[in-house]
Amino acid sequence: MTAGVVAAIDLGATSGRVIVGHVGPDTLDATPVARFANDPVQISDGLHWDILSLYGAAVKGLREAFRAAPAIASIGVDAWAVDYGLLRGGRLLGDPFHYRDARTARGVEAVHERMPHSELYAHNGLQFLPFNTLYQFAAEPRDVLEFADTALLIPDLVGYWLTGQARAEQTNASTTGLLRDGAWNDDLVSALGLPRGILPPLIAPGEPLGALLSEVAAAIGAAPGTSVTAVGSHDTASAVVAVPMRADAAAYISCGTWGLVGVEVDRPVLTPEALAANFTNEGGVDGRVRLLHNVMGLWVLSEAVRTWERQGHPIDLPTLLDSAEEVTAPVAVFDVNDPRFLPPGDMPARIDEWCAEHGVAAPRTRAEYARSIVESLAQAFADASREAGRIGGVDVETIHIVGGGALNELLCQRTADRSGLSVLAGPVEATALGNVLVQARAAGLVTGSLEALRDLVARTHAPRRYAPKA
Ligand code: LFR
Repeated sequence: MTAGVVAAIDLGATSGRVIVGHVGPDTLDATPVARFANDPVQISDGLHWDILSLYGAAVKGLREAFRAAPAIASIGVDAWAVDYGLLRGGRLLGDPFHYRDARTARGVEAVHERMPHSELYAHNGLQFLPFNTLYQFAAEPRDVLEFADTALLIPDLVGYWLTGQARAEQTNASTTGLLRDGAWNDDLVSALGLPRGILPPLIAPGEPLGALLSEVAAAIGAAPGTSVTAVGSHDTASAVVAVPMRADAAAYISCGTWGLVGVEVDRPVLTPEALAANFTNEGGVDGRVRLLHNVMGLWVLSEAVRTWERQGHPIDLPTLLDSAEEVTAPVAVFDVNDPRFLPPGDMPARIDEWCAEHGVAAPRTRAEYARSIVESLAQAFADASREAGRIGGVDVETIHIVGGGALNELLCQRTADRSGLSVLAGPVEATALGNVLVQARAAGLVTGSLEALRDLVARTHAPRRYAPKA
């Protein structure tokens, strides 16, 4: 077996990227060849994806990728979960909504009138998040939903434009709340009064989605017949593939905009404890289950930075984090999971509000705010890791942090300190690596179980260890 090359499209919260990955039995790298903004657009009816600009930029990025590596054997697409486009006759009916749009509140009310969360949980095992796709469907005007003939989650929509094949990839489909035991849950769909016909046939990670449409292949300089492969198209599912962990003794945190904190288990955990702790059972690659909880993540810090910049204070993040590290006075540890921190907006003001309501002294300087956010995230990460182990029956000895958060030394160290466990940080590019690995295995460039893939990650991307300090 020799190394081969595949390409990944990853649409993340701060940017979209096209990545070229070289993979072989002893080789694994993922190099971004194009990066473009992924800025949601607020218009009068709400917050939307700028999906056509993103698709255009991704196609341009693929052209770069094929110029750099003409032998690319396959393409895989991932993005964040839950959001979708509605189509009729192959035509997109409008710019997809972004999950941080406030309309979801309407959907939650409509769904819970028919079925409370505890009953939904028995069906789908999903934590309550107001933006789960089923709530978004319920927030759509009825006539729009009925006019549509297909709903495609964002990576599936991109895959459709690349290949003409309309499918729903399993890991991401699990975040709709409408899947049970790997199939669409017809009973639930009908109990919620949703149109079953808009849900396309499912596809598993590693299966071929289809060949590039000839006009797409020509536009990007790919050989005719180049295929698109289904990957863990939920970005978190791809990230978990590339956590260099021993799943029976570790928790993971996929840390970017969100901190997805959990363990990997073989089957869903639907116990009263899991329900009470609001843990989710999302579909993983190879039928594994991602038993995890969404912690608000670095979003709180980036929104705080954006707020200060809007107020005319340019911020250099590394300098801010250095000054946060030097703060010696105790700072407020607030509940990062409070729903007030979900929508875009003035995070420092919301932190002040939280502190006032809880009789805690609010931070005063920007360094103190940053330190307070990092300490609060580290505490939430430590708590959720412990909970994940307890609920999933995993004796957690180590916490792995992958994604952009692995670069945040203060956060990694404080998570180790607050949990009393070693933190292993990296790889930063876990999502891209997971996407690339699943394609590479489908193409026969590597073989084996997720354990074998993780072993390759560990050999090529040794994580950095943070020991807890007393
Ligand atoms: C992370 C992520 C989370 C999901 C949230 C919204 O990028 O995909 O896993 O809960 O975004 O889709």
